[in-house]
Amino acid sequence: MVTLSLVTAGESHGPALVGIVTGLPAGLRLDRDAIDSDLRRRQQGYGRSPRQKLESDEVEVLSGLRHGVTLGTPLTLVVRNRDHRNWLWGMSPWPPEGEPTGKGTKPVTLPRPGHADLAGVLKYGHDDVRNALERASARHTAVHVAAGAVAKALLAELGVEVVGRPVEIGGEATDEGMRTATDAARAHRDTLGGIVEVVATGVPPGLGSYAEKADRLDARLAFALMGIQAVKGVELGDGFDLARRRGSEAHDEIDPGLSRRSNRAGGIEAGISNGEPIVVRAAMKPLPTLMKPLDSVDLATGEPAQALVERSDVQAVEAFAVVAEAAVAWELARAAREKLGGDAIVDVIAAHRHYLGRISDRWQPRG
Ligand code: EPS
Repeated sequence: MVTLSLVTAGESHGPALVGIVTGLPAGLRLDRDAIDSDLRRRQQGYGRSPRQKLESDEVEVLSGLRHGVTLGTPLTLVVRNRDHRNWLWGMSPWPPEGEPTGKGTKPVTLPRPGHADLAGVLKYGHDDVRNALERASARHTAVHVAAGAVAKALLAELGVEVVGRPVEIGGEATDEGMRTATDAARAHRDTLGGIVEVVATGVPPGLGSYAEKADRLDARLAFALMGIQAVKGVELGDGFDLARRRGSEAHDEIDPGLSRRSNRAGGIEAGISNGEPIVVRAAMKPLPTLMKPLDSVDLATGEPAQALVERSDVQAVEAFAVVAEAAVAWELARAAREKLGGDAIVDVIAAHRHYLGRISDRWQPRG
């Protein structure tokens, strides 16, 4: 079966983040500005850390693209970490030469509750918490956003659009409330989480399947979103609230023309897209690096201590909305690839047109 796959690599303060995308059709035109614009969107947001003043993310491509058009071969995406210049000794891939200089020269032994620090050193047998936190860092999401931008280019050929936005930050749902909550958390040297919503329009009925658990589109979207750093909850459509309603108030009745009166299911029934907009929400916990640190234990001595204090975001919910958008786009593009097949983008477009033609006596594209 034709499918898309993504393998990523890279540490937060190492030389670069890398993503290798396989399964793209040949002939898909990519726009460098569109990818870089998503990378910039991910860096913005009211609660972001000073780290973002050091980074100006842009994509480099090492393979799979010629003159802006995919070759149908593995596409290698690279996002450099500009901050690496401050960590040349500390994050040197090879044994560093010369006297220790810059950042990352001393082992970190103060695990932060809520970060990868403690579980990571126990699992992998590290003495320096840095060896765990570097890969676990949400810096890694940059290359996922680059891959998501590629997925969006593919989906655009099929008339599918995916948009993510924050809907709550620190429990506040208005722009002003979100800013005030962020200011207050910053003043208290604390952090916040929030909720984002991603909506995909133009998705035809029939992506995903009930045949196997792993084929279900809702399960795949939940996996894609839960795999993002700091996510603790995912819901589709009316999600958890559906559990509190009667059946008569929980489903989407069908009118002639097969339109729906509501979209409580969030565009997915039995693991298959039903032609309505796909609506998914994800909840991010407050960031675990606090300027007013939580209680912890020094791993070097076993004595009570305060967790590591580093520069950090107060909240990164706006960035998370861009990352969630990329994750949903990636998963929808993968499902579309599986449904439509094709080695060249013209084959994909023709298969899509043929499929919409086959169901056209019953279902018409919305809007
Ligand atoms: C992160 C910690 C901070 C964030 C980082 C995610 O990095 P640093 O330790 O370098 O200040 O800034 O996010 C990014 C760098 C980014 O580009 O999103 C963490 O521990 O997850």
